[in-house]
Amino acid sequence: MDFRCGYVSILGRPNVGKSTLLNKLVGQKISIVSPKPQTTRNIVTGILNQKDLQVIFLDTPGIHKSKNSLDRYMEKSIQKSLEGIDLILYMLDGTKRFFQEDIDEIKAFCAGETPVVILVSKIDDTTFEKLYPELAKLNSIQNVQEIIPFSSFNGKNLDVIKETIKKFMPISPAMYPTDTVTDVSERFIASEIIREKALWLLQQEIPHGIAVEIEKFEQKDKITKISATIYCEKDNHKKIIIGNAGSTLKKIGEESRKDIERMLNQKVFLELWVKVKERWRDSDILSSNLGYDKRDIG
Ligand SMILES: Nc1nc2c(ncn2[C@@H]2O[C@H](COP(=O)(O)OP(=O)(O)OP(=O)(O)O)[C@@H](O)[C@H]2O)c(=O)[nH]1
Ligand SMILES: [Mg+2]
Repeated sequence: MDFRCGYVSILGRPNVGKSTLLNKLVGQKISIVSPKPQTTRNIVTGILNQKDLQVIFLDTPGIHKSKNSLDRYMEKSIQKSLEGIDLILYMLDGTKRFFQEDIDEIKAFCAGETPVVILVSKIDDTTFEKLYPELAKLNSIQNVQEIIPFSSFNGKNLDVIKETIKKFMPISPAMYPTDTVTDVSERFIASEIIREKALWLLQQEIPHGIAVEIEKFEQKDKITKISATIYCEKDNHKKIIIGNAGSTLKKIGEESRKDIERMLNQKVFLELWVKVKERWRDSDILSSNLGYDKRDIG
């Protein structure tokens, strides 16, 4: 049987469930997830390996209107993710109404050369009666290959998604060793895990102004020693992140450590610091120091 290998870009508005699906398809946590929009900031690559197939997924930051330097970086990384792509998965949130703006955007992608499949997410959390009129809005889109309602939570139609993707993958040898699940480093995933825990634990209090920098990542035989700093934009945010007698920071540390230990399959010693860097999202230099580097994406 011919081996197939290709690239798939996952696009859509913030918070529709892109990273959750990527983790599901790959079978491992590669990209962090939170109930807040704009969780993903970089392109994250996840690789699905099967006997006769390798799919390289690019999880992108949600598409939204640009504001600051970080937003512009995220937008550029979406454009970058479309170069050399064999299939676009455009995701809509099945629990929300579909807006004309979204439909126009899908039409624009469908007018291009790359085939487009529409995925409608979170159908575990809606009813057919509510979903049906929204799906009907997609009728006006031409050139769309498939429309697949699915749920990452209960697994509905994940097999259909995989089968559909396979049809669009070109005959080609694997691009990566077939036991790899990502091309991002463990060090990067560790920083993202810490950011994820902070986003979940700080839910309402802190907007998106946090970033995580790993200062030390030392893997020894029995233990990995990690030292990381959480950057926030304001002094009062720092107090909230630290919490009463350090309780919030401790919780972020404990939960992050467990996830990182699971990823590395090893004991982890994690040290966390909190620092204020005002308006880091407006500064190219600070953004790039914190891992959002424009030079990476040209
Ligand atoms: N009910 C339900 N919720 C889901 C499902 N998939 C994801 N979610 C939730 O939707 C929220 C957003 O998920 P993400 O995977 O971070 O979404 P995203 O599209 O990657 O978001 P950005 O990175 O911000 O663009 C989280 O709270 C998820 O738990 C699903 O299948 N069903
Ligand atoms: Mg995401």
